[in-house]
Amino acid sequence: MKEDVARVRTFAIISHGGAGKTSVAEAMIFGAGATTRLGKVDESSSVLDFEPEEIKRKATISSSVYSFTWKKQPFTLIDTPGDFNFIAETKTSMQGGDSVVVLADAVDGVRVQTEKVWEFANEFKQPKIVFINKMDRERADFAKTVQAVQNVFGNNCVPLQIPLGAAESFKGVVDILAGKAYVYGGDDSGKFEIKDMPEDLSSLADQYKEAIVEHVAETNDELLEKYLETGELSPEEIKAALRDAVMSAKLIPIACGSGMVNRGIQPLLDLIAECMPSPLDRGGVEGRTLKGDSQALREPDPDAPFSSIVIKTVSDPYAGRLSVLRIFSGTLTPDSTVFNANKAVKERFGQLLRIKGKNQEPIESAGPGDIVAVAKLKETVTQDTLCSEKEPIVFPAIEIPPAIYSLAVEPKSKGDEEKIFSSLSRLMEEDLTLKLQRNDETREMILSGMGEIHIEAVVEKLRRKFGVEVNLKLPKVSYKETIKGKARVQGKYKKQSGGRGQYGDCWIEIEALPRGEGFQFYDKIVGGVIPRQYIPAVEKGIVEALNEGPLAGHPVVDFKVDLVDGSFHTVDSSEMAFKIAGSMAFKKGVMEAKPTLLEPVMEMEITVPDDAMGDIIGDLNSRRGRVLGMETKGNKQIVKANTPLSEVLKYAPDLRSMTAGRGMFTMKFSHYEEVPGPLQEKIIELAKKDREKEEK
Ligand SMILES: Nc1nc2c(ncn2[C@@H]2O[C@H](COP(=O)(O)OP(=O)(O)OP(=O)(O)O)[C@@H](O)[C@H]2O)c(=O)[nH]1
Ligand SMILES: [Mg+2]
Repeated sequence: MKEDVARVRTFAIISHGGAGKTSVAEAMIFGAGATTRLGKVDESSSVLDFEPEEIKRKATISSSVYSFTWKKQPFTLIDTPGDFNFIAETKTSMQGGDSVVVLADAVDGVRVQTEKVWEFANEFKQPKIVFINKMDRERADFAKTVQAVQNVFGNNCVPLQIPLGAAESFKGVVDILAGKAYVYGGDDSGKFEIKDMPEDLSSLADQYKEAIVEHVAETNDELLEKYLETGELSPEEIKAALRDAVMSAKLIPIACGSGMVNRGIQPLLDLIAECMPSPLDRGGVEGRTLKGDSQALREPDPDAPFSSIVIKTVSDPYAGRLSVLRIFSGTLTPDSTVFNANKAVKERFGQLLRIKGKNQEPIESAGPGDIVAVAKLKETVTQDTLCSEKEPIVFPAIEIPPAIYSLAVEPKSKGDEEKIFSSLSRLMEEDLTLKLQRNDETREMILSGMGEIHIEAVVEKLRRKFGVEVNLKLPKVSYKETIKGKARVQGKYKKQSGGRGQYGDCWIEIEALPRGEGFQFYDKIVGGVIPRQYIPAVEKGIVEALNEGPLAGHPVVDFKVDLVDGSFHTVDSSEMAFKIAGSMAFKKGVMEAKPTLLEPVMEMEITVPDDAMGDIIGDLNSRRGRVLGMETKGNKQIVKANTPLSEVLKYAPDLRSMTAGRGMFTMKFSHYEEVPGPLQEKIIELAKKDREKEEK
């Protein structure tokens, strides 16, 4: 029923890494009585960070969902990773919520990654609550953190709570509007007593209250008028308008507490119940119809046609694939068929599962706002829309950040290539930023992702889930060879001792072409000095030889060949002989026409804070980069530059450490350029050594 949907709260917990999202989430589900003990990240007892890769790092890698009941209201939380390496996981799973709880750290404040995920919440139009966590930590400072939050996110972030004490003496929180204090005992049981607000906090409380009233008054003209006239609003008026204020982001409440010692969590849950949107408040979700490609809306009504989006996929070699979906409209029941509107296929499933961290339990139905899992869908992947076949809709997919860090993978044991490929393909089902490509030139398998931790975690999963072990190394660069001059050379292949001989003889003129022109061949033979039927053989000989250039074994590009002269033998000449002659002429010609090496140059776009500009430019210079332009965007600078690929193979981790995580970049292949002389010699020398090794 629609009234039931009004009680649903589905929200993501977001922030930079380590602010305590998982700990707060654990305290929420424990506080709601869903778990019998308080799960702790540090003691590997979290039911949300349960994958071995997460336990090892004491950090979230994969978003977890937990459905529970808070004061008879259905709550579902999504615990997201805070680390940049898993940003796509965070973003896709955030799409499953209607609102967010943003954590700030009472000691460390707000870090860059929190700003990033805050932007995601804006993109999804999700109302927010800020929770200042770790109030129990040494040097915890509420006022300073509020200031930091307001500096970054604006003055509409206003405390609705004040902590009772800080660090060791942190005892609980004061609800400013109610004038009540939640006073906790000395343990992490979450037990508290409600008392009157201590006298000494009343002036601070008044101060904050005024800020609350000011912001709340802005939600409607009537209220604003009354406030401006009388200078105050009644508690009922404030309460009634608070919800609207939060929903419209006129006011972003700041609450506080500690996930680890479990204080301030129940008031936070109450605040979510009071101020955060239900799917009804969020309203209809927009998508497009399959026919005619027009806009369509799905209202959060259990009786509307079913629609949902897949926010997560878990691949398991034994259990198969588990798809996690957020339902926007309609009702889903077990043993059903749904329509994958992106792939235009029907998908069947058996059980309908409610997710409780690492566990799932079968349920009989689910509706708007619910996040559920179904197993063994055949073609469905993350971001697909599953809906009713009769009334299909496709919800827009979100933008996934491009992979920016690549490594070459090779099997530890020979012959495992196929297995690596298939296992990685499975992992790519659950991870949208992971890419696998084969580079035909360097003959390497290239695994790309967001950074070192991302790729490392993938490799660990590969071993754990599929039993495949791999080595990782920096990828080889695909150099190319070309010429800068021209030459006229002869290629002559002659073998005329005993039996039938071989005879092919050609003269070619080889000449440089502009970049990107590839290879061109012109037949300029006159007077039949080479018979017609052998001319294509000369070209073929060159085409086969140009994949392994004479300089360092790289493909030769951007040159033309005129076949100008030659001779033949009536008996000994053959196609094969002219092919060999062609390749001989080609190799000789390249070496005589000022051969040189080309390297791939990347087009980069780097976004950095103002104060890091100098360092970034200096660093680009040392990488042989060429800055093409700079642009100011807010307090950030966008630098566009061309840089040789060989210099930026590790740019992702390097930029992070240069900017303390505040820099971002994208890059794509731009063009080939000549490698400077001294570097060429090194590359040629290395190639020579490699070849000698291979020949041994
Ligand atoms: N003192 C104190 N420590 C906390 C609190 N909450 C979390 N921590 C500690 O901070 C560390 C990180 O906590 P997590 O809950 O894993 O943080 P997270 O935000 O989920 O981190 P990621 O998943 O990596 O983004 C752990 O060592 C926690 O024990 C808190 O309220 N007080
Ligand atoms: Mg976590």
